[in-house]
Amino acid sequence: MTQRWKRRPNGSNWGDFGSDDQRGSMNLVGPEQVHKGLAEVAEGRTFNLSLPLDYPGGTALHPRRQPPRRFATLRGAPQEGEQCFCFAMSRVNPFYTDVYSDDMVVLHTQYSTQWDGLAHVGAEFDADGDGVDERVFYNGYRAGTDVLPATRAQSAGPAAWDTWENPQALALGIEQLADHGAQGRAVLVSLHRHYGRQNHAVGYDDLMRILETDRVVVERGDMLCLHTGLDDLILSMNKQPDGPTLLTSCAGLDGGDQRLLNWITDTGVAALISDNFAVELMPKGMRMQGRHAMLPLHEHCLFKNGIHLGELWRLGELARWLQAHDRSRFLLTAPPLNLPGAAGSPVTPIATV
Ligand code: UVW
Repeated sequence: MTQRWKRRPNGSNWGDFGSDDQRGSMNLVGPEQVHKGLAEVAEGRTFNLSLPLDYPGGTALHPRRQPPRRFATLRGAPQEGEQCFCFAMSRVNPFYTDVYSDDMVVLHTQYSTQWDGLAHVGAEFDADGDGVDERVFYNGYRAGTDVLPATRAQSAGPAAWDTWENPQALALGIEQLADHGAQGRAVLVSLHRHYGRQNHAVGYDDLMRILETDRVVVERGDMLCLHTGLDDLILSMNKQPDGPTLLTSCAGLDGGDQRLLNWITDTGVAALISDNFAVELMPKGMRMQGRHAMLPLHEHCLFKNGIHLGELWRLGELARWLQAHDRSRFLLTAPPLNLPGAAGSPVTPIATV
């Protein structure tokens, strides 16, 4: 056990789950939460909460994140004029009848339905108390020492891949969440029911009113899903997204509302999930003074409290079913890829009701 900090950020839980902890608030999801989730399974019906991973389409939502590109893995040189890379083994031995196809994919891990891992967002913060800020992540893990992103940028093309060095993050990679399994009880709150497609930043007072009106209870260890309706808007655009419309539609949390941030940690929310692209809305005005995070909810969750964020999930169908059945809770099973060192991961979450 090595405590990596002398000062921890205000409002953080660093050290509460141990000096070497890398799971953050998913520590609140243990066998008891899995049993609570299983107790919500009445019908045995499942919902796939992932968008097709080539949605939203294009780069209108995030200019640096590109849609997946899939390539055939060649088993032999393509023949003259060959359009299809399905490989007939009769080319190797005329007695063989097998036909093969396999492929590889270049996938931006946070292009579509995703988990943000704890290596995704850190902060410049004076963790060692020497008066100078360091680049640190959850629980004091250091950028460049513990958290090591890939060393080459995405602009290099396939010809350079063989020479890429890919040092793994020594700490906080998404495999930590995969090892946990990300299974437990989840609760869905419909912001869409209250705000439609209005681009409203939901603060503490708004959320408390919604929980009371809709009789939704969030308890310690629950994974909280917020349906905003952006998923259906994205799907309706058929991979030709209108960026300005998406960026100004539907609700999201107000990361600048300190009471809301306190509620998230006081309640013991284990993970925060939404069908919008950042759970919080991008700040529209500068309400905070001095140096501060551009995305304060990301800072509060990923950096300070190890709360994973799920983004661009497809929640609409589940939200409608839960509303029709006067329910808000379900069993969620959402392991990310077991991809050592990654800062985030695509995910195919399954809700069981
Ligand atoms: C944004 O890009 C706004 O959020 P994230 O990096 O978490 O996807």
